[in-house]
Amino acid sequence: MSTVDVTWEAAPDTCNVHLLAWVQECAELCRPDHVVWCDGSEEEKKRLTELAVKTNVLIPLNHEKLPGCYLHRSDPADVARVEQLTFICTKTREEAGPNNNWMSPDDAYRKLGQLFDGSMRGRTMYVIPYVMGPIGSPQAKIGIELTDSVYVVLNMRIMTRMGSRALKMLGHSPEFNRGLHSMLDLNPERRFICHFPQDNTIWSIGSGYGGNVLLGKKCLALRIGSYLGRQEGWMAEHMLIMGVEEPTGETTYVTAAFPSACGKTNFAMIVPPRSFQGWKVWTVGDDICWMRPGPDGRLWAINPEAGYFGVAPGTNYATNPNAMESIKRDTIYTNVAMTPDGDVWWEGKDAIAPEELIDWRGRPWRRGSSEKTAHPNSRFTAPATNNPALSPRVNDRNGVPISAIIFGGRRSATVPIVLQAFNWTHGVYLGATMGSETTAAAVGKEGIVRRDPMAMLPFCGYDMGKYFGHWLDMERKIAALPKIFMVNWFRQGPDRSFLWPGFCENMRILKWIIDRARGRAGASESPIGWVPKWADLPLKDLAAPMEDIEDAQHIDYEEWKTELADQDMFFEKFKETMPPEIVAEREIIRCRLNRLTATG
Ligand code: GTP
Ligand code: SPV
Ligand code: MN
Repeated sequence: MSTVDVTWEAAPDTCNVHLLAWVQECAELCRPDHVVWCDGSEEEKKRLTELAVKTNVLIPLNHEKLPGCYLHRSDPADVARVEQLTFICTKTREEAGPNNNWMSPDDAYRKLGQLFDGSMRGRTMYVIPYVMGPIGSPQAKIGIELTDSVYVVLNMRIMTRMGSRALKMLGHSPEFNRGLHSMLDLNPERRFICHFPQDNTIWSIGSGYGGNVLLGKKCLALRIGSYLGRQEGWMAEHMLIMGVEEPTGETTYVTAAFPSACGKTNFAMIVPPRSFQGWKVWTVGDDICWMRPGPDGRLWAINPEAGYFGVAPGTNYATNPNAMESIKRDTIYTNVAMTPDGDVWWEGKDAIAPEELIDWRGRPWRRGSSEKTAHPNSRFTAPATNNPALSPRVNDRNGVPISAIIFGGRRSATVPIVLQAFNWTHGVYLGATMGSETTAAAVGKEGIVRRDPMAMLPFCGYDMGKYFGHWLDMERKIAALPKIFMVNWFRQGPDRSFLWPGFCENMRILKWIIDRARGRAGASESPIGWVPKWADLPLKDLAAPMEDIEDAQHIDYEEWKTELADQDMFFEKFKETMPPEIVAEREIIRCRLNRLTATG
C-alpha cells in the first residue's frame, strides 16, 4: 500500500488491519494534514474544546450559570436534515423503494469520491470509534466515523459510547460501519448523504449539521439499522423508550414513535402530574430504539444512543423539567440565541424574551422584533447521565421488555387523543398510515400533512412496503406481543389553540395505555379502534375544560372517510410491495364507516 504524507498524531490504539487499511485509504482520498485517533478521554475533550473555541466553532457560555456549556452557530443554510439530498445506494432501485432517493453504489462512490478528493487538505481527519448500544450488548453495533469537524467529534462524544472502549469492543473484527464525513465548503449544491447498506458504509459531505453528520444517529441506527434489522430479524425504530413505575413498584416499558419534532423527548422525560402520587417515569431513550424478540417470547429494546440531541424551542421548566436539568451542564447548544451575559434563550424558554439578545445567526436582537431569536430547529446535545429520570436499566445488555407500542403524529384535526388497535395487524396498519404535519426538523415547508409511516419515512433504509411486511412478520416471532396504540397531542380548536393540554398531562393517557396493556382498564369499540370510556381515564384535577377534551377525543365518521381517501396516494405509491393485510385493514374500516353513515 502506498502511504500518504499525513501526520498520525499518535499511534492508533489498535492493530485491527481492516480498520487501519480503511482509514489509510480514506486519508489518501481526502488528504488531511493530520490524522487524529480519538480515545474518548477527558484530556482529549479539553484539548478539542479549546481548539473549537480558538477556531470559533464553539462559543463559551457563562460557566457560572452553565458549567461546561458551549454554543455553536451553524451555517445559516445548514440547519436541518435535507431529505432531498439523502440517498440509499443499494444495487437496485427497487430495494431502496419509492420512499427513498436512490443512486447506484458505483455512481455514488464516483460522484462523492470526486468531492472527497482532497477535501481535507489543511484540515485534520478525526477517527471516531463508537458503539451504538450498551458496551458488550449482543444488540450493539460498532461504527467508525472519519470527520474533519471538531463539532462532530464533540457531539459524538456525548451521543455515543466512543473512544478506546469502542476499539476494544471491536477487537480484530472487520464488522464495523464505515462512516466518512467532510464538511467540504458547506455548499448545499455539494451536499450529499449516501448510505450503502450492502457495504455497511455511509458517506456524508457538505453539511455540518445534526442528523446529516452525526452518523451513528439517523444514518447508522435507523437507515442502515433498519436494513440490517430486516435481514437479521430485529427492528430499528424512530422511538423513545420509557419505563413507567407504579406505586406498587412494578415498571412497564413502553416505546413511542412520533415524527421529528413531535414530542418524543418530552414524552420520554415526562414528570407525572401531582395527582399521580407514587408514579415515576424513567427515560431509557428519547429518539431511537432497537428491538429484538427475546428467548422468553417478549420484545426487548435497547437505546443505541448515550445522549439527547433535543429540540430547544418550547423547552422550559413547565413543559420539560427533566430536559432543563439535563442541559444545565456539559451541553452543546446549536443555533439558539444568547443573552448579553452568556446565557441561552429560545422561543418558549420563559414567558417574555430578555430585552436584548444575540440571535442564532449572531446578530443583535431587540424585544419586539418579529424575527425568531433561536432557529426553530435549534438543538441541545446533552449527556443522558445528566437526566435526573435516567432509567437505571439504560446499560442493560439485553435492554428492557416492551409491553406497549405507541404511534403518534402532529394532527390539528381528525385524529383523537388516543385509541388502541384491535390487534397486531390493525396496529401495523395504524402505524403505516400515520399522518403528521411537517416541522422544522427537515428542510421544507412546515405544517403540511404527509404520511409518515411509523415516523420512519425519512429513515427507512429500504422499500417501505417490505418494511410493513417485516412488522407483520414479527407477530410470528413474539409470543407476548406488545399492544399497539395511536395518540395525538396536537388537535386544535376553531381558534387554533391546542384542545389537549399535553406535556405532563399526557401521563393520564399513558396510564390508560398501561392499564390496557396489563389488561386492567375498560374501553369501548369505535370503527377505528378501541377508545377509553370517560370513566377509564384518570382526568381528576385536570385544568382543562371537559368540552375541549371531548372535542379532542371526538371521532367524526365523515372526517375519517376523508382521512382514508387521503391515504390513496400513499397506497398507490407502495402498491408493488404493500402487504395485502394493510390494504384489507383499510377496506374493512372504509366499509364499516360507509355503513355507519349510510342514510335510510
Ligand atoms: P426530534 O428530536 O426531532 O426527533 O423531536 P421529538 O419527537 O423528540 O420532539 P420534542 O419532544 O423535542 O418536541 C418537539 C416540539 O413539540 C417542542 O417544541 C415541544 O415543546 C412540542 N411538544 C412536545 N410535546 C407536546 C405536547 O404534548 N403538546 C404540545 N402542544 N406540544 C408538545
Ligand atoms: C430528527 O429530525 O428526528 C432528529 C434530529 O432527531 S436529527 O438528528 O437532525 O435527525
Ligand atoms: Mn428524531
